[in-house]
Amino acid sequence: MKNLPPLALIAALAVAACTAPASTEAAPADTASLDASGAQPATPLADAPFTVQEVARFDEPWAMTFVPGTRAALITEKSGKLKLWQETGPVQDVAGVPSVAYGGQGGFGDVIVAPDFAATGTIYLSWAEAGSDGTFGAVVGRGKLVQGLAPRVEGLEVIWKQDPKVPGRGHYSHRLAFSPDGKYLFIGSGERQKFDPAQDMKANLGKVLRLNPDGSIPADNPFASEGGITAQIWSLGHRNILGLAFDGTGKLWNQEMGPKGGDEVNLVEAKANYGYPIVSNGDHYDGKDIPDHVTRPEFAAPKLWWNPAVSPAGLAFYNGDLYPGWKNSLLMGALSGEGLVRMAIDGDRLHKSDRWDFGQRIREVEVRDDGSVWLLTDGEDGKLVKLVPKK
Ligand SMILES: [Ca+2]
Ligand SMILES: [Ca+2]
Repeated sequence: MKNLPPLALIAALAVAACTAPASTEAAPADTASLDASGAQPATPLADAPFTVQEVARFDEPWAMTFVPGTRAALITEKSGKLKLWQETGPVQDVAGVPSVAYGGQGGFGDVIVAPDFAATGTIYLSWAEAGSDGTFGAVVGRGKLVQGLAPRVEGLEVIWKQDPKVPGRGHYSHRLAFSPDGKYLFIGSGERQKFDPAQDMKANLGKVLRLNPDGSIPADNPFASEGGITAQIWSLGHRNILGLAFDGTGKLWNQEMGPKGGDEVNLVEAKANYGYPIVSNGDHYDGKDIPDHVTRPEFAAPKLWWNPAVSPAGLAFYNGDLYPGWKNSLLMGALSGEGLVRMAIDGDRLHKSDRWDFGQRIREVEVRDDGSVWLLTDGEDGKLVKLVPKK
């Protein structure tokens, strides 16, 4: 190419750019300043490549997952119900679910299916439970989903608990994800609005934990040799994790709510310390400064951050073809940001590619096996909506 005259070179580069496959598509140059700042303006929904179709309503829906091999989805309601939504049938209550400590930010949490769901019917649930003396903590359990006229969970067993239980009903996180190889359960565990536990290696608060599917501790965990609670820890220094998702190359991403500003998306790596509450690109709600990430390079910095806050909720990896240019993206709901954020994955980097203004708090993002994206809006009259591609 170096012997080509300049005009021919430009033409050749232009042709190369136009024919590059979508999966290796470089981020638009105009996201660079957004990526390096807290900003990301929202675009009106009218300009999005989809329309929003309401499908059903739920009472404070919190999380959902599609049931493999069906057109149905499991949806948790924060006050303690598990619902089975069916595309061509009624919404059913699922029996056999635990009683939950409903209040504040707590109640029913996440629901996911086990990697061996087709053979075993195993699902995983998280919820808040009360301890003694006015304390609370999240727990994770697994059981078998039995479908039919009276769907139920059988044999529910608790396999993990937040330790210690503490007073207050905030920052449970209790988000769940299985590694793509199906071998490990990852749990996002919030710092329960107590700050310092995120750096305390004797607590599993403010951490991402890595467990075997039965709740036992993998021998190759980064702190396995230290035993006890510490052995569960995969990464530390997290605040309130409300989304965990693996991408197509097996990388684990999380989002977490910052304090006043400083919402983060992180690439979650073994042994890494994400710095909370020592550093944050946000600050305390009372205005007290928290030094920004740049002041302490020994802590893993977020790949992207938002200031003012968008209040992330839900995180999903998208690799489908239904919406142009979305392949190899992360999709994140926003509560106070009232919308949907799309981030293009570029190796170890992310780009702020889209943000649509829904005018409604988005609690959960999910992708069905046909490539369609579904959202739950937040609140007592929460909606299940489908994003229908524009023709
Ligand atoms: Ca989900
Ligand atoms: Ca700060």
